[in-house]
Amino acid sequence: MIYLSFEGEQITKGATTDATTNTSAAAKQDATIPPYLSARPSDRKVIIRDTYFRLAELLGPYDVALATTRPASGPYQMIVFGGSSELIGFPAGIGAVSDPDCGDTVASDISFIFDTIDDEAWTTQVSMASIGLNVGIPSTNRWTDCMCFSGSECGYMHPAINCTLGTNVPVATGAACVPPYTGAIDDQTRFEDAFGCRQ
Ligand SMILES: [Ca+2]
Repeated sequence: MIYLSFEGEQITKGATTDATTNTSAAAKQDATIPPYLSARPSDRKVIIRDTYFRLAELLGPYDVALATTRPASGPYQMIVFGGSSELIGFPAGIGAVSDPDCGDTVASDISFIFDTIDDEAWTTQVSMASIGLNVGIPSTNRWTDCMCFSGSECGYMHPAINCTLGTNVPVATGAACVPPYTGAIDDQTRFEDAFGCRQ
């Protein structure tokens, strides 16, 4: 289950991450995250809706559900949209924060995507990469790829197109969780391994 949280969350800094209690090991301080794009009331609902449907399409083959309200029980990934990197104690100007969960040891991960990631295509790409990082998939360096997360090559998606779950995509320089998949990865295989296929 993946919980897309667009309406604000109260986050507590903690030693280990647990989305069910809003506790984040990545956060450097407690934080009140406001609703996503709260300064853009005229178009935030369109961006949220389109992001949701794009993610549903990309994740359609896999046995994982999306929710925009908190699931009754864990485990679930929570992607928190809104605010800025400074709120959780990071330098200004960072678009997103996710702890790469190598070996997928954290059951209920938390990722942050801030207001600077602000159009459907880009938000979808960063969401997909966050979801992958939360199950230990390394980030990649191809700008059209859904696992492109950090670095200057990412973030240039045309608003009209989605990122793709590519094959034989080079992993990003310095990416975490690379072995035993050194060099390049097949995103679809990795998502299948992590979530299984929808029957
Ligand atoms: Ca995880």
